[in-house]
Amino acid sequence: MTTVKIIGAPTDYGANRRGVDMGPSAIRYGGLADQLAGAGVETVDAGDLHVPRAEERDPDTDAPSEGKAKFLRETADVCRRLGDEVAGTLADGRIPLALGGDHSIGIGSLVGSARDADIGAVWFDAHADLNTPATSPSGNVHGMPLAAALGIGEFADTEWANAQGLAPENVALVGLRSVDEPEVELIKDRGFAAYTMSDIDERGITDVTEEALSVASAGVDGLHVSLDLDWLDPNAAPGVGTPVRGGVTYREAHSAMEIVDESDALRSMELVEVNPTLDQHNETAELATELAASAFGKRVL
Ligand code: B3U
Ligand code: MN
Ligand code: MN
Repeated sequence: MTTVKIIGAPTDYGANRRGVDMGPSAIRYGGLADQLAGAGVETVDAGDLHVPRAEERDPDTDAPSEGKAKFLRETADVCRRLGDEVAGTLADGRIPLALGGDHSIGIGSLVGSARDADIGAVWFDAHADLNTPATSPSGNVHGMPLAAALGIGEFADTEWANAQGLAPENVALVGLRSVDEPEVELIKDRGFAAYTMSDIDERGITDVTEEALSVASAGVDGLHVSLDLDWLDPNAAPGVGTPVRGGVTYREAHSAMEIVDESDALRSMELVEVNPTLDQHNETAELATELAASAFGKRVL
């Protein structure tokens, strides 16, 4: 029987302070353990990592000389500890499921998942999360985790942020619709597998997800699936930090997660950017639990 270890990472450093630090609590309250039980998966809950309040900290400390990255020192501290938890969970034969928090925790998930194995990453997100401190329009690290893990720009040779066993050719981005100009250039220059909402409109979610998974899983030991809830249309997922119109529907999201399950490659996963202060009756957190259950094999029949 598969055992999933739930690891809460209640950060809000990577974004303008908005309430995604309440995500782990809302997702648990939204029925995560029950949903996963419905998928035939056993869960253990590691609780939440300790995350000092953003208000107690100075966002400008330790920023790189070029550009800006708010709360980078605090983000590094959380991601180091998350990476250790994720790697330890895998070493115990369990599958880590990290709960954000903002998407900067993706750095820790990737570093931990790629510590003792070669991995691929599928990034379900409206955004590319490929900014660096120099290119970021906001200085928010939640727009940088993929660049950090891949050692791009100022993140080159950054021990705490670089995911050892993750190569750029095994990264696939799915559902893009809000991408900054330097990210567009990076995607084109480096040939990332990137699928926009237009690709999904034209080809359908099944075809796109299958291709993304096959690119990401080619020649690796397993996959990290990063699910930013802003991947969905705000009609389906209103409670997210940065809603962007024109996302995938409820059905498309489930369909993609079912394909994740069918790939049999899932090694680690995260659910990020749930913002209970903008949600309606916790529906986005509940949706996150349902989608995780689909990714772990829950079916109607
Ligand atoms: N690309 C923008 C906006 C953004 C990225 N991720 C989210 N928003 N959630 C940035 O600030 O890097
Ligand atoms: Mn994201
Ligand atoms: Mn996003």
